[in-house]
Amino acid sequence: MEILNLKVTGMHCEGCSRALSASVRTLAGVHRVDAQADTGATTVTYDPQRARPEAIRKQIEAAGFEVLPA
Ligand SMILES: [Cu+2]
Repeated sequence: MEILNLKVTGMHCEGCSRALSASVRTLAGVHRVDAQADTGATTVTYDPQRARPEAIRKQIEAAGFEVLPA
């Protein structure tokens, strides 16, 4: 399992962080998503054989949030 740490803007409340998590969890190979609405800190645990960081970033942006450059 690999861990991807991201900083995400656009989350305003628990509903936003839940929506982000639910969206990212639809990707094959994503095992766990922890998104903090207050800080934007988002941790994604994924199987590198099945999911790619670039796809995870794209999915977050498709859900209406912005991933800040590392
Ligand atoms: Cu919200």
